Amino acid sequence: MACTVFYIVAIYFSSTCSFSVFFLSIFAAFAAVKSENVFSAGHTSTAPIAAARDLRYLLYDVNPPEGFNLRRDVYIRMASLVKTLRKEGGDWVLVLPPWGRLYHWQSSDIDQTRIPWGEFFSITSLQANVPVVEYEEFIAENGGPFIDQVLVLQNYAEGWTNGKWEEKIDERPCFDKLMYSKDKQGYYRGWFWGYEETRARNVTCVSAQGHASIMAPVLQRNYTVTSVMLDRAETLLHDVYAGKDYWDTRRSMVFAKHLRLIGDEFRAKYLNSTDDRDLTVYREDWTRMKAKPGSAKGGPYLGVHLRRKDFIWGHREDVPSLKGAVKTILNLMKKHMLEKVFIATDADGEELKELKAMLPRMVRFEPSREDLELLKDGGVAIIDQWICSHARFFIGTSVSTFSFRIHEEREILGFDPKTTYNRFCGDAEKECEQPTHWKIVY
Ligand code: GFB
Repeated sequence: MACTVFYIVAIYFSSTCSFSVFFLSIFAAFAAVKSENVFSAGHTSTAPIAAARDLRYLLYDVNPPEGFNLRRDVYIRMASLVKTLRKEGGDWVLVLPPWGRLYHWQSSDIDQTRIPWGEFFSITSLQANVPVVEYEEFIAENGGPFIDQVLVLQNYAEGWTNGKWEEKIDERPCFDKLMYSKDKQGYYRGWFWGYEETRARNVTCVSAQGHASIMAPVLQRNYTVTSVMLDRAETLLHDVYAGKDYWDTRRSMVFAKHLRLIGDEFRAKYLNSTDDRDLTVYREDWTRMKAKPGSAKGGPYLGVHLRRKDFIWGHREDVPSLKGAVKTILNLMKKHMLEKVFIATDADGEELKELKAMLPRMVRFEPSREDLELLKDGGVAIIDQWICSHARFFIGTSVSTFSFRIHEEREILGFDPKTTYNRFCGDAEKECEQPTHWKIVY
């Protein structure tokens, strides 16, 4: 970690020395990480794993076009599967699939592959829920970049039988083009999160229809090798959506400390928002964080997540025009007597210009080029989410998983659901159903 801090400082001093607003924040954040190494970015807790016995490793990957926040949801399903496997006596560890090659992470010239989870999430916090290791730790413990068995999950070619949904799982021929090919030595090569040297000993397709734990007996009995990777893991459903196990895992997905610190500093500086005043004090240990519903007040600003790009290209009727969105924003600011609005959005340059012209007072988190290199698109997305999560009132975009994750964060912080589960309506949308309240379960 000391090296990382030195490296970051070196980057800044060798850069053009544009003293960006966030220089101090990031530096302070990393300095804090250095002095308190427990909930740190990049910190991986190897100790319990190092004393390994007959460990078995569950790896997974998700359909390439899926975005960051659906992937966070698939993590919850996989964590649940590992818990089931461990309850049944297997010493299973979940291997965290490195982040990268995400369709939405388009900031050019920045290498956004092979990103360890520790850059975005607190590994110590994840560990308090289920045993996890970063992929590179897996390689080291496993004695090389080899995965014994890849199971490519797919639906059933014939769909539901007799028009009836039932849980089932069977080895079947692959019906989509296989994304793995054999090399000269007979190993399977594939994407493997950008780790070209990784190879699999065996690849099989499995048709699966059911909840994540449907895999447990198959992994215990049919594939008894050390490491198994589930590709297209999103095929499996949540064991129990929004139950205690779901929320335990969700609560353990604590953002990396340096990202939270940058978000907090931004709130204090531009939005007059601090945890003490806003009653949003966060406990480092998520297992002790139990805010009373309605206890959080939030900072004196409106938080907005306005999803654009692929959400408008499809001309969806539940997404507003910019003009429609601004009208709603101004109404909400008036209604809740808020003078500031923070906007998180993936709008392109043209749309941003338009938005700024209509809403000159809006506040955005806009990192400098140097900061972006450090934070990456994923880090910026998290900071946007963190700031929206602390607003007195939040409004998001229909069916965006980016907005859903903000709902959950606010539920954890103890906001009144009325201030959270709100979404924009399309300009001509007739029935604008608002998001469902998924109550936190401890
Ligand atoms: O997170 P995500 O899966 O949410 O994908 P949806 C959207 C991505 O776009 C985020 C960027 O991970 C960010 O990289 N993005 C969107 C943003 N909004 C913001 C924002 O306010 N701030 C920042 N910094 N970045 C799903 C996709 O998107 O939509 C699926 O995952 C598919 O692949 C579907 O495209 C239609 O649920 O909104």
